[in-house]
This record gives sequence, C-alpha cells and structure tokens, in this order.
Amino acid sequence: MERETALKIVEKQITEHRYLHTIGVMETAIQLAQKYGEDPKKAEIAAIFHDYAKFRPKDEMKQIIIDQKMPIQLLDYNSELWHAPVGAYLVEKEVGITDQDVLGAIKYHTSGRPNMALLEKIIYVADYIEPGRHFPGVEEVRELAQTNLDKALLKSLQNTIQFLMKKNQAVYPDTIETYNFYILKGG
Ligand code: DGI
Ligand code: FE
Ligand code: FE
Ligand code: FE
Repeated sequence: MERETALKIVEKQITEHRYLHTIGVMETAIQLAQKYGEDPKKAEIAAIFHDYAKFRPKDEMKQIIIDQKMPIQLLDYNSELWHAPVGAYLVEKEVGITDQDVLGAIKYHTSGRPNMALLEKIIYVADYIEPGRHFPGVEEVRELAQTNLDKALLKSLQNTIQFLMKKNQAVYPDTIETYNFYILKGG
C-alpha cells in the first residue's frame, strides 16, 4: 500500500496529536530499518498503522478481545494495552493488511514479547524514541538505537516498567517476560 493511502486511512482513526506521533514513528522506523537491514516498506506500513485502534471505545476493544479469543487476562490490566492486539486484528479486517510481520509488529508494540522479530523491535523502539517523545531517559535510548537495537529495546522496557511501578500500576506479564528475556540474553 502507498504511504499516502495508508496515512489517509489512519488519519480518520486518530487525533491530530496522535497522527503527528505516527509520522514520527514512521520516519524513525524507516531509518532503523535501513540501519538494521529490515524492509523499509514494511517498517513504514507497520508504523503508520501501529496506533490504529488507539481511540476505539473500550467496550468495542473488550468485545474483540473476548470474541477473537485473545489472552483474557488483558482485561485485568490497563486498557492502554488493548489497542495493540486489537489494532493488529482491525488492521487486517478493516484495512486488509495481511503481512504477518506487519501485523506482529502492531500486535506487540506495547508489551513486546520474548524473542521479538526485527520489525517488532524496530516498531517498539521507534514508538519510544520518535522525535515527539520527551520523557526522561529518551535521549539515552535514542543514542542506543543507533548502535545496538537490543540494548535500546531493553532500556525502553526497563524505563517503562520503572515508570509503571512508580505510578503504582500493574505490569503486564508479557512486558516482564520480554524484559527478562533480553536481560538474560545479555542486553
Ligand atoms: O500508544 P502509545 O502511547 O504510542 O505507546 P504504547 O502503545 O507503547 O503504550 C501505551 C501505554 O501503555 C503507555 O501509557 C504505557 C502503557 N503500558 C506499556 N506497557 C505496559 C503498560 N501498562 C501496563 N499496565 N502494563 C504494561 O506492561
Ligand atoms: Fe500504542
Ligand atoms: Fe511503546
Ligand atoms: Fe504509538
């Protein structure tokens, strides 16, 4: 799918602020794809659609999680986690994207998963470091992303888990498992 076609589709689904974030993720993901040997076209499409479901009503997302037999424990955790797996489902169903690498990158862009594919890592990290992000620690991850993608991934997981713990929030098991996988792998 052409970039302009994809952007027009996603623009209707999200706020202007989220659209600008999406453009940032797209540009960052393409750069990382070129650096690490991923198909930049796949990075472009995955980035454009990664937050497709971000503004779907919670009830609709909940119903999709139940009907599509997604992990039911998702419902016990922050609803912010839901737009990733629900997004992968809706992007296939409503937009007609069938590329499994692209759908996987959308599905795992919030929690990560152990042993992530290259495209999944690129979207996870690009989502964290795109130029519109300004939280503490982001600059360190930006630098790591230019030298070692796994180290950048691990640092963004650590930062996210610490951030959630400071806010007294539960951490979804996949996020912890992803962190453990990459810390045991040696960063
Ligand atoms: O959609 P974005 O804001 O671009 O970023 P995202 O999809 O990576 O994260 C969405 C939100 O989900 C963010 O506020 C942090 C939160 N989050 C990420 N991992 C976990 C989590 N929340 C919980 N409760 N548990 C997690 O493991
Ligand atoms: Fe997201
Ligand atoms: Fe993220
Ligand atoms: Fe995002």
